[in-house]
Amino acid sequence: MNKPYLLTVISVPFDLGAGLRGASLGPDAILQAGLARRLQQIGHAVEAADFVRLPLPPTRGRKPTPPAAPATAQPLLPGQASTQPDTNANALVPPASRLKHLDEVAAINRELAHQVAASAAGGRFPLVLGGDHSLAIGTISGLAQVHRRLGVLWFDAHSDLNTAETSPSGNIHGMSLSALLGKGHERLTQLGGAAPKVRPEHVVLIGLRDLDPGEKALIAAEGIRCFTMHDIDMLGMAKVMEEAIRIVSRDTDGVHVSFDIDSVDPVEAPGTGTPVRGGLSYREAHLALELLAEARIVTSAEFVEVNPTLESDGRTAKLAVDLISSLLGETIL
Ligand code: 6HN
Ligand code: MN
Ligand code: MN
Ligand code: MN
Repeated sequence: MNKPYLLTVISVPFDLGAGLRGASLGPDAILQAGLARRLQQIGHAVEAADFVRLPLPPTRGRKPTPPAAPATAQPLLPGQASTQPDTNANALVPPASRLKHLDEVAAINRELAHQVAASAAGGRFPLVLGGDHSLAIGTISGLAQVHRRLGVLWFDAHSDLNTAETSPSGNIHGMSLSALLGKGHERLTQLGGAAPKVRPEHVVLIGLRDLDPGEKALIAAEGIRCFTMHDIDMLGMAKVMEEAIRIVSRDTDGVHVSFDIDSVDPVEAPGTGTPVRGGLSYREAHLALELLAEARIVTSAEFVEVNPTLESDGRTAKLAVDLISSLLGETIL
């Protein structure tokens, strides 16, 4: 193996950025699937002190999800006005109210940014275990305090480029990358430092297959490089990574891997809240991370959206351990 990393493994049991609860159990599932042992086998000297677990912010609230319809609801007669809330009413309320759990998301990400910045400033490799993908706001805002020109490889079925105005859900995990590019609510864009945290020319998205209209518009307007599943089918993952590595390492002083487990096909990664068919195969995902390890450019990483409540056999947490191991230098021979 190459030089061992001085890792800081930061567990963030937080899921209020997602529409479904359960990703808060991801960090423990990944640790229980044997992450520490695998890191040691690769040759990284991880000690108990290198494992950090973020306390949840005191403002954390878990409002129970309202039932879809009251049990007493009667079918409407023709011409009768609905007493149900109009879902389109969202379009009329101020944007901040369309950001679900904004206070909690901002609080946990401020703390995460602080932890990540401290680790990176000490020359260590921050490895964040999520939690939902809203945590990228904290991770990358922390990294931006240390790396002036950070390259970001964003593996995801989605682009997470919505804003309150374009989001179909109000879930902040679908708005994290736009916030980091300086688009969206100022409590997210200004978190842990001035916007933007990354420049569009230093970002590459890989594995895309489910984009909302506003996200497509932002990709076009900012000229963000995307390798969709179609591109991966056509070019092959080796070629895609050759180009992606070139882009994120050109004129940058660090490279972060933000890995949403839903980039992988649901056959391999069923334990995630927003699965989309037609994703990366087990080997495509591994090859991408193996090539990054060989290129020796990666300075930090996060693995997010593992939701162990959505499966019974723990295969998605185990997959995360396998993928982290590949990124950190595990080889077949
Ligand atoms: N994720 N585009 C959808 C939304 O609600 O904005 C899905 C977002 C998924 C976010 O997987 O990190
Ligand atoms: Mn995501
Ligand atoms: Mn996703
Ligand atoms: Mn969609």
